[in-house]
Amino acid sequence: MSAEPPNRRTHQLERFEREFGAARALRRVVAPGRVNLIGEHVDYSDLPVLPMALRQHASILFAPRDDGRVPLANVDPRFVPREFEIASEFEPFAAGDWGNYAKAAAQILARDHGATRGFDGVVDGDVPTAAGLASSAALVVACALALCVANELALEPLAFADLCARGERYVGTHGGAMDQTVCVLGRAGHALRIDFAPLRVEAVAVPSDWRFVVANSLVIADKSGSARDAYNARRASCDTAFERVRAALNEPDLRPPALLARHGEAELLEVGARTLTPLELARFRHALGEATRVERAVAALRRSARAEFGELMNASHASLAGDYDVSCRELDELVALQRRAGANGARLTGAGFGGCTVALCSADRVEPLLAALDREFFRPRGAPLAAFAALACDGARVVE
Ligand code: NG1
Repeated sequence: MSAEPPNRRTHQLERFEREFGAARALRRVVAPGRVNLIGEHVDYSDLPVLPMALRQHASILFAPRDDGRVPLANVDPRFVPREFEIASEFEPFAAGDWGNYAKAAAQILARDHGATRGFDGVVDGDVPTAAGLASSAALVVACALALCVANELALEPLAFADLCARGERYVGTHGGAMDQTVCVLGRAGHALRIDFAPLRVEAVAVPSDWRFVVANSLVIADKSGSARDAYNARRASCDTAFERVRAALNEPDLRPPALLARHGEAELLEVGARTLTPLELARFRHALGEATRVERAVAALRRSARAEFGELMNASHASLAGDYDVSCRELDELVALQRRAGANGARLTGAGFGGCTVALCSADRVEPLLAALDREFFRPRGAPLAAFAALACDGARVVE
């Protein structure tokens, strides 16, 4: 699902190698995108999630510099070259500019670790953008990793993931830490259960005959643009809802996971019904239900209970479409189509407002499922098949 023909890409990379490779050592970092299997719009409430890192990734070929300049090219012509100087405080480029993800990494590393050295780099990658597959986190993590190499910083992986999550908020989205954590700590063949505050991960093996099929609705979920306010508004409603329920229960210090463990979903909903507006209550209901579904999904994954996992995905989608109001017609159509074509379950993945769905099926159902998607969704729109079976891969690394 990459926009870029290989010849232009190769040409750009070769030019970079000619320009910088003769005199300086070239290095390369890669950072994967992710697909979230279940646990949507809950990471910012510190409730658990279950994503896996993808084979699709962002990569940067780069030559460390002795000064603080960061001149960046991109093999994708939609992203024009950008250049800036590392600093612990700087103005962003215009809203939505891809260079802001590099600035996000640079600012947090300058602030927290005194990074002063930049790099000449060329960015490549095949994570579909604005599709709910965390292309932005892949870019932030790749830039941060390149800056760590240039500044000889060795950060512990969880601390590095947390730093990248805090760094990405520079672009104006008040997100959680799911994307950057799985991007850094993903493990081949495994999904990652992530818990927050404090950040911790547990890899859970994906049974060898399970497949997660990702399909792009072709509706742009532009979180640096219009979807940003809608996303931030969802988060604000959840923050308020937890705050009010905490106050009503006289539990001012309990974070949502502890609140849920101590009082249970039914009691929290009952208190919510008395203290929240109808809209806040709907958002709250989604968050509580989704947290419970993640616990059940992790247990189902461990037991290889595919039908049960699929049911939980279906329930997640219903809640995201209803109480959370982040689906759209195309996403609803895709999940219905995938269930008809033999998936055990399907849901939107990522923030929603467009972007991708993820469906679970057995290995032998992948081809019929992709064929049905092509025939019933993509061809009628005159679009090439934009769907693939996801492969759980390792997290970000320095490869050269
Ligand atoms: P997407 O839309 O896939 O980038 C966003 C957030 C996540 C999480 C999901 C919804 C960022 C960088 N990512 O993911 O933290 O809240 O939405 O579950 O803000």
